[in-house]
Amino acid sequence: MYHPHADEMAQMAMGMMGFWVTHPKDPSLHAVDRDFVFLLNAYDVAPGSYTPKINTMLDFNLWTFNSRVFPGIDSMPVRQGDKVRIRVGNLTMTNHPIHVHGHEFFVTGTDGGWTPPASRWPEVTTDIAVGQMRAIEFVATDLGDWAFHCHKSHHTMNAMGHDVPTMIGVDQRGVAEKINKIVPDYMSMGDKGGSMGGMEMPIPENTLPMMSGDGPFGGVEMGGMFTVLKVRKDQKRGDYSDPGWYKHPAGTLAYEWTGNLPEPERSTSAGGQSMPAMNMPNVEMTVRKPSGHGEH
Ligand SMILES: [Cu+2]
Repeated sequence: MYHPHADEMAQMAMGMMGFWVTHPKDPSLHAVDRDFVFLLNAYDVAPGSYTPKINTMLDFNLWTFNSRVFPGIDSMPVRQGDKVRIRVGNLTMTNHPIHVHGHEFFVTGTDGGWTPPASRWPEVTTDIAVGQMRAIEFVATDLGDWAFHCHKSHHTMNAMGHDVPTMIGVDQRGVAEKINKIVPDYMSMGDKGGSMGGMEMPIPENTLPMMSGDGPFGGVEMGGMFTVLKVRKDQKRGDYSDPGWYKHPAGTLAYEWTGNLPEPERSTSAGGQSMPAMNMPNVEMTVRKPSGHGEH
């Protein structure tokens, strides 16, 4: 039977300027090994500007955890086997589906108090609505670096131009050169889609690149509401310092195959191959339809 306790009910309240956590008098109540807490915020700061546009209602361009964007957000280091609680409060004017990789969690706390255990279901994403807070809990079972981020993809990016036309499929040959005569820094938008993370563009002072961060395999190409849950075997109790990127055990990483591929076998028999060769001789197929009166 679940008995909410007055202390616990008042445990979580999100203030205008910060996040208030009142711990229960009995520390064994709802005990966890790691307890993280942060607020979601959003800003509209025009590229190059030093002043946020404080009258913006919806079209924000910087999405932050505790007013910081990736890679400027601390990682969340935990020890393998730790019971982890993450409390998130949303001070922005839109919802944030917060998502974690590699683990399933339960929503254990809301603004109304602790959720009764029988009401919980496993999740990997939970939407945090405007003005809401949620506490999620899970056991850090899997070693590695796990992305923890808002699932609205533009919330994992920084300032970008929204008012640009889609140039997919448009032949822009020669356009950039002509415009460069007038606007020296002009770059044509990609006509094939794909990633822009590898592009180094000159940006105005006091502006963040749209996506950045260096990972162990190259650019992470993230910004905004993104951080990394780092599960380590030897992270000491109470140690919240960054252990660096995960060192994968030998033999557990994919690598590029550079050897010779064997000649594909050419089959002339019907069936036996899901992708038959193009120049197959005419094949007669016998198809038997189910009659509906089969033996079941
Ligand atoms: Cu979001």
